[in-house]
Amino acid sequence: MVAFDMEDPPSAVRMAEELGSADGNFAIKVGRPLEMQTGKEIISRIRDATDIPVIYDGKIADIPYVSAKIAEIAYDAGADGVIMHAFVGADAVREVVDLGKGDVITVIEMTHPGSVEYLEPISERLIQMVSGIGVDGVVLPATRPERVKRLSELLESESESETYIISPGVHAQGAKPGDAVTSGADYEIVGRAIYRSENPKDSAERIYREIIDRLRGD
Ligand code: NUP
Repeated sequence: MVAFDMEDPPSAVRMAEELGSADGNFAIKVGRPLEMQTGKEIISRIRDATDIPVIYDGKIADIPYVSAKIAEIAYDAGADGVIMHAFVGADAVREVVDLGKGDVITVIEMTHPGSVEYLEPISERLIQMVSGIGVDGVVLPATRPERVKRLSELLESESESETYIISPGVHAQGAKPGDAVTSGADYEIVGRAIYRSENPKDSAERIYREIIDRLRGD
């Protein structure tokens, strides 16, 4: 999953087109630094530029009504999924899930050191809560593979349906390609190492192959 946090909409659209024909299994995650340039239109422009999944990473964390409103705007603009925080509570998560307009992915633990202060102590409860509601996916930190392992096992025992795990932190934040998928994640998120590179399509394809090689144990 390629994180689009660049601040230049035309280059984002160009990269979306390139990723559509890249060798591998890709998705695009639109972050706030990009969204703030144009508003929801950038989601629609990326949606129109490619067939691969588009996720809006608004890290939504508001009262249920406003959380659902933000998610609905993103879905209606063309997002296949949205990322929201789990810590806001079951009512907010449920209100977004109940929209039934696309995938809901909840942040459980984050990649930065500060995540250990408040999120890590409550993350097992957050997994239980979102499993009970039936979200589509969760975010776990590739920077802490041991946490991905522990929480993916818990997720598997708690969830009645398949819940996928997406993990950021590869390269720019120190994780190596493959660290998360070999610990139980389904997808790895890579931003700067791709969009800041000289040839983003080549970089995406190379990192994708590295992840697959690690999974196969090559
Ligand atoms: O815990 C998180 N850490 C994180 O980096 C949750 C996230 N959603 N992200 C996002 O992943 C972050 O907002 C950025 O879009 C991407 C990582 O980008 P980079 O460090 O590969 O550039």
